[in-house]
Formats: sequence, C-alpha cells, structure tokens
Amino acid sequence: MHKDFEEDPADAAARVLEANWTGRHTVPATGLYPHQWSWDSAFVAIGARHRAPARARAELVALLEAQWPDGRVPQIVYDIGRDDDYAPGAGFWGAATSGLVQPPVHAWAAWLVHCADPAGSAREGFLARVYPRLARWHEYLHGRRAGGVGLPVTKHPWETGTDNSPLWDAALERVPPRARTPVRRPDLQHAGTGERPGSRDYRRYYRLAETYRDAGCADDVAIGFALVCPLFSTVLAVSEVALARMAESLPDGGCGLPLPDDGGDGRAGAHEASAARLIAALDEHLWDEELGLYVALDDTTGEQVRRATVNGLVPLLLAGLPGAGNHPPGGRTERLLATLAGPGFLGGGPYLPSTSRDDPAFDPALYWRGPAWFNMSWLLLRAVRALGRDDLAARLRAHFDVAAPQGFPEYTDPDTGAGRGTRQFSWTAALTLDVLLTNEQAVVPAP
Ligand code: 9WN
Repeated sequence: MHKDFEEDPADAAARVLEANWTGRHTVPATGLYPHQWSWDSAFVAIGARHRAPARARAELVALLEAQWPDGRVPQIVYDIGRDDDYAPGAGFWGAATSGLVQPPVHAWAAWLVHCADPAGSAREGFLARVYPRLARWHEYLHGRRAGGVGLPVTKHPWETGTDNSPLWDAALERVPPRARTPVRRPDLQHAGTGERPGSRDYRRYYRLAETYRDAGCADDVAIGFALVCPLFSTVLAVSEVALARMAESLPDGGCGLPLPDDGGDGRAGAHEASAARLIAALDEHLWDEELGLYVALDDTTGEQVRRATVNGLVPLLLAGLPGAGNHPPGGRTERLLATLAGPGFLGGGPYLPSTSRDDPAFDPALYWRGPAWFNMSWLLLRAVRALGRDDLAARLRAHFDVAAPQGFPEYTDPDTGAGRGTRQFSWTAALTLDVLLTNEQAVVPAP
C-alpha cells in the first residue's frame, strides 16, 4: 500500500505545505508553478493557520510586501532564480512581479489566520501590519478597477483565477491570437496538453498581457478585455467584511488611516458599506433568472455573459454574511441552492464541476471547463455550512476525501474523482487541512 494511504491525511497535507515552503513563501507546486501566486498564498495561509500560524502570517506578509505603490497585489511574485521554469516570467514583465492581479481573498484569509491564533497575531502586530496594505489593495480595486456597474473588472483571464472558464471565451475571441513575445510552454512538461489551455489561447493570453504591460499597466487604457466576475466580486465583498472585523479589533480602529468619504461610522462602517454596495450591484447586474445563478458581465459591451459556471454559485457565500441583510433578495438563495443541487452541478455527479454539466463547453478533463477544484468545493462548503445545509456540506466535503490518497492533485474529474493536473498542489493540501481541522460555521467569524 502506498505511504499516503497509511499516513493521517492531515499529516500528509501538512507535509506537502512543508515541502512547498521556500523559506519565504509557499509555491503552488514545485514543478508547474515555481513562484509565489497571489490567491494560492491566501488559501495556503487558511490551511497553514491550524498547525503553523506563524508560517501562515509570514506567507501573507511576504505577498503583501510585493504590493505595488498603486495598491495592487500582484498575481505572481517571481523567484528570480527559477525564471526559466514558468512563462511568462519576470523577464517578460521587466519587474520582480507580474502586473496582473488575482481574486482578493487575502483580507478574508488574514482574518481567519488572525482568529486561529489571536495571541501570536497580537505578539507580532500582524493586523496592524497587514490591515493598511489590504485596505489599499481594496481601494485600488474600487478605484482604478471600477467598471461601469461599480464592480471591479479583470483585465486578463489570469486575473480571474479561473483562467480557462467559458465565461471568458467570447471576449478572448476578440483578442488577436498573435503576440510579439515568443510563447514558451514550460507548463506542458508538468501537465498533459489535454489539461491545459491550447496554444491559440496562449497566444491571446500573451497578446493581452503584452498590451497591458506596454501601457504601463495603466487601468484607464482599454486593452480589449474587461470582465466583471461574480466570484471576484463576491470574495471582495467577503474580504470587505473581514476588513471591518480587523478595523474593529485594532486599538485605533484602523491604524490611523484617513477615513474614506463615506466613513461616518469609522473604518469598520466604511468597509461594511462597501460590501453592501458590491452586493447590491452584483444582485442588480449579474443575476441570471433563467440559469438560476450569477453570470459575468462584459464591461466593454455592457452585456451579460450567460454561461453557467461555479463562479456564479460563489455568491451563495453572501447569504451567510452577517450584515448582508436580506441577501440574495427574492428567494435567490433557495434558487442558488437548487442550482447547486441540480443536474448541472452536484445533482449530475459526485463532485462540484467548475463549469456546469449542462454548458456546451463542459469537459471533465479540461482545466476550469469541468474539473472539480478544491478551492471551489471549499468556498461552497463554507457557504452551505453557514446556511445550515448539512446535506450539501456532506456532499462538498466528500471531495476532500479523495485528495490525500491521490497525492493532493490540482483538481479532479468531477465524475470519478480521479486526480488531474499537477500533484502535491499546495491549496489542495491546505484546504484539506482546513476542512479536517475546523468546524467554523460562519463565513467571517466573530473575533
Ligand atoms: C496562471 C497557480 C495558478 C492559480 C490559477 C490557475 C493556474 C496559472 C496558469 O495556476 O493559473 O496564473 O499558468 O495556468 O488557474 O487559479 O492561481 O496555482
């Protein structure tokens, strides 16, 4: 029998995080992803907080040290010694980090990390250290990234974290599949071609990234891709609530930072108000009554992108947020739960697919177009737990049972649970650890 079968799954998961720790941050996977990735580090910290809270804090601090002067937290912080092992690298950006971003899970992660070890956090002055940077990160998203409907736009599929989702297909079609920079694919040494985006898509990815880079990563220049994503907007709202809890916990209510314009109730009140604004805009502009979930919005055309993906279920998290009021309105929570349990998602097979089984692009092997990802199972698990839906929680939790025996795969087939992509993947290990070690019911816990 393989060693992992004998080992306690939590010990095995902790071992993956240990192996992927470089001394400064955790790489998502030593071969395929050799640098520090933004939202991966947030998920890593969420898992690491249970057994290595100081490490979890260091992970987030290291990422936030790479913050740009304009407030953005970069998608990738490069390990320059390994620049040939992933493309595009630091040479492409002419900088130590990528100029793109990823979904803002960080403040939520930082709050969960704090709550797991408040004494250690206080000793290190963790909140006082990270809060101002996280607040500036959100200001960047609310300001320079505000789209027409007041929700943040993503400028590249890589920014969505769900890179190959069919939500981005139509917009990506408009990008010429020609880049000046030769496209290198070191990723194909670590994952099958059938599990990664095709070369035409990659040429478009490069083209977009090049255009953004050459515009100095300025956000007021249209580069041909500006999409509002329900997942990105939702985690920003959850993270705003986490910032509110942080501001309340700091002795000066927020490190003496100046109050935003609408900060009548102090910084905590301003973060709550910001979450409420995001939630209202999401409900007004991203709901799709026919599909029974939230969809993306193309900020360039003003049109909804009507594809059923797991991204559109993630707003269920907002139903469990304290202070979110009657959200989602008009029975939408019940409708979203029914979609989650329906044939396109959990009703059609054992694990939660990234793209609905009913969508024409559904493919159980192709990255973000069908496979079940552990961070998505984790986000929805958190949502249904807060809503007291133990039946759905048990279904989502079952995904984590197949992680350790298969060496913590990047994602799995949504029907068979067979591992796909790379192995010893950090967020799979971290979130397995979290599911095994916590029973938290609240989306954003009280201090
Ligand atoms: C581009 C690191 C990252 C994740 C993304 C996932 C994948 C990169 C890639 O890997 O994206 O950022 O090369 O495909 O889609 O969510 O953060 O694990």
